[in-house]
Amino acid sequence: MGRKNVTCTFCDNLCSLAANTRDDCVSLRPANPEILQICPKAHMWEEYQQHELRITKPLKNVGKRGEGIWEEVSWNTVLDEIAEKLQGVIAKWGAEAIGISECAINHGFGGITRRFMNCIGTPNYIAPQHLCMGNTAQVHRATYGWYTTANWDKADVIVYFGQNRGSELWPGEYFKLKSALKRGAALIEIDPKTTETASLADHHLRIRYGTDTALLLSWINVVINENLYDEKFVAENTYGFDDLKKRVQIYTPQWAEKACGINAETIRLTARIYAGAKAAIIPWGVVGDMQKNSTSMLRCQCILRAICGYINVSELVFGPATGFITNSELAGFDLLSNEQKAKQLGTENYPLFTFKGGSHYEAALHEVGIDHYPDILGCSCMAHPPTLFAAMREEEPYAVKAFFAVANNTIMSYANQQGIVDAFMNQELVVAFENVMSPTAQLADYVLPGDMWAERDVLGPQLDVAPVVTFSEHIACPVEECKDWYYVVKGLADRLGLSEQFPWQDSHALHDYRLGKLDETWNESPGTVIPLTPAAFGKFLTPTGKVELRSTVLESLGYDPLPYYLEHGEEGVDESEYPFVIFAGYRERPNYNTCLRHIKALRQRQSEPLLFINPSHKDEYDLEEESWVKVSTTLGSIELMAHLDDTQPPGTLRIPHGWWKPEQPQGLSADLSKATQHNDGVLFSDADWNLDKEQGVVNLRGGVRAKIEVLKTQRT
Ligand SMILES: Nc1nc2c(c(=O)[nH]1)N[C@H]1C(S)=C(S)[C@@H](COP(=O)(O)OP(=O)(O)OC[C@H]3O[C@@H](n4cnc5c(=O)[nH]c(N)nc54)[C@H](O)[C@@H]3O)O[C@H]1N2
Ligand SMILES: Nc1nc2c(c(=O)[nH]1)N[C@H]1C(S)=C(S)[C@@H](COP(=O)(O)OP(=O)(O)OC[C@H]3O[C@@H](n4cnc5c(=O)[nH]c(N)nc54)[C@H](O)[C@@H]3O)O[C@H]1N2
Ligand code: SF4
Ligand SMILES: [Mo]
Repeated sequence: MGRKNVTCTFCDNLCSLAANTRDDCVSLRPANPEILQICPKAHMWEEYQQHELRITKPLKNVGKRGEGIWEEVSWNTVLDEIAEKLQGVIAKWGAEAIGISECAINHGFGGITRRFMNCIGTPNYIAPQHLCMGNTAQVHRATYGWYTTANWDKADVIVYFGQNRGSELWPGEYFKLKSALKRGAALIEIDPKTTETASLADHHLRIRYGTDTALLLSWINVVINENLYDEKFVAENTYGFDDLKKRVQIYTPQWAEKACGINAETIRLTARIYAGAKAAIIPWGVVGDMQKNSTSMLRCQCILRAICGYINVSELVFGPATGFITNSELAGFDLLSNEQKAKQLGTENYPLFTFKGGSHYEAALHEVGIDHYPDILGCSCMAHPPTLFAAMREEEPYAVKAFFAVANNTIMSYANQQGIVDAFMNQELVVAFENVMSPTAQLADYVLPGDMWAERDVLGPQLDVAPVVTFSEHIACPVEECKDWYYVVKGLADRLGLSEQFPWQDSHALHDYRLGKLDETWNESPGTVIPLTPAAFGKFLTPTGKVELRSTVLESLGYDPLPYYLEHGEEGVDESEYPFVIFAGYRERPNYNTCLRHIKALRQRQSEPLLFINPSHKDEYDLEEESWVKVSTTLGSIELMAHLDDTQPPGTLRIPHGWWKPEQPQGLSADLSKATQHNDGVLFSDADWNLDKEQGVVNLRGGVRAKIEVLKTQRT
């Protein structure tokens, strides 16, 4: 019998699990005693590993793109051919013509893809963190110089913006929430819908979709005008308070009541509860990352934490970690020339995420001895996804002609899905590194069989946000020819003459190199978490060295340095023709984003994509439970199964994210296994009107209009 520690990455809760093996049988339980039970998804790992839809050999498409006539090839052949095609693209179009979308937490090798890209000379990296935590990270950085982490142990007031947590929906935080509530903490939940979490709240504010910034601005108004703020912290540690005070005067609770639909008295009451707490927290939530007012919304949250005196009390700002080769250090951003950095797509229109935005922190970092570029969440220096897809499609401002989808279902996990499909069709090379034949992989020229979490040894975390090193050990061997991502990168690097920058023969040698600074090796350390020293705990690595209530970074990039409110709404749309407001989300327990729908026991629990609609619309549309409904926006249409739900506000629709049917035929002519028939990305535009002004993040949360039509039969 043996015991190993393994991290499940079937979702981004990244649960640490204890695996016990007896007679070849592995049992899993949570390693952390605070997590009372493991969610059922992790137990499905063997079915996932052995599934008939698992990709187990390198595949080459010998038909047209999207036709999926697959031929098995050897690893040597596939790496030779890809390397040769990359050289061709670089020679003809320049290295910047290579784009990559990656979710490193899914494959376990943070930093290594950036290193590869930096060495070949392309800045055009994107990650789905653009819609999840990444933009929060940029705004936190602009305000505090680094990311804040909520300290749950002390929290006496918790403010949630649309988070819905459960034992299968981010259980790590769910169990923290439950124990905080048990010891008497108050929960303020802001959600238009009555969710499971909202029903636990002391104050549930049923806000109008997409209007959170109005509420937050008026909270700041109340906190300042009623002198509820921490005068000492503000005087000693912040920059721009007087300007902020002037700005928020127009955002009175009466004004906000009209904008967000919450009455002025409730706004005042909840502002006082938040400001009057000993240790309030506003934990990260994805709602702020997917709004048209995203930057202002997140700025307001950052400002509230600071002026109410919670920074480094219940909201911790660690700064970058030292004493270990972090993902950012491994990435080697100095290997990419300034000339190539300047070509990063998005630098002109949405620079906060890009190298240009990041350059503002160099002096402050230098002062604390950090001379490399710290990339907080694997996306602090990335290209703007809609601008990259446009360059792939339209070859403007220059052509991008080769694209890698690395453990990311790219066509489904951004907006304007058809636009991304068109972008793929205009490529000279498309490579997918995958576990299954995802809709994205169906459009690839080469599909590379990746290993899964149970099969690899992983040094984590993949994102440089917390000052720790973690270890996850394999509990099974990779099936057939599945390989880890480092094997692919190393194989390509050797073929492209970059062996010097990738001297580590395999992933263990790479782990040992990274652990060297800690005097540890992979073989001696597994099974533990090693805490790291934060380089700048208590310091603010902003240009002014203060918490910037007025952002000098936003200002120097040409934006409003203070938060403001912008009404959502689709320009030029006839609201009588498109009477509903839609949002994407309300995550489903038995699946994760676009994943796991091929696992039988999970799929049985949620077999179809559900449209939540208030029963008050029943008669008008001749609608019944389980009717198939066509939902259309000005961009596209999808088909969903109706679920009449009286907690879904009238006039609004919930659109699920990530639906395709892995069991269905593949390829473009078969709707990419129904991805083009069901996924939310078909409905949401990535044109400027639907983007946050500062960071260019797509609004998936309120404001986009839709119409519905009940279908007699579902299209097959
Ligand atoms: N339209 C739209 N886009 C969204 C969102 C939305 O709500 N709507 N949500 C956003 C959010 S919150 C997030 S977190 C991101 C998520 O973005 P991602 O985490 O990239 O999730 P997916 O796009 O589902 O793609 C994951 C892919 O990786 C594959 N995969 C999983 N594990 C492994 C592995 O171990 N190895 C390899 N090689 N492949 C693996 C899966 O088969 C799957 O195809 O998407 C964002 N994008
Ligand atoms: N089982 C499972 N667990 C998951 C995931 C999964 O796919 N499956 N996904 C994981 C990922 S990547 C993420 S990011 C998280 C996301 O998880 P959550 O943060 O909980 O987000 P959602 O479930 O998408 O949406 C939750 C609520 O947001 C509300 N909402 C929508 N628009 C607005 C708005 O404009 N303002 C406010 N205040 N509320 C709004 C909706 O009514 C909905 O009830 O879940 C994670 N956990
Ligand atoms: S919540 Fe479930 S699927 Fe997500 S990491 Fe934890 S065990 Fe895995
Ligand atoms: Mo997410």
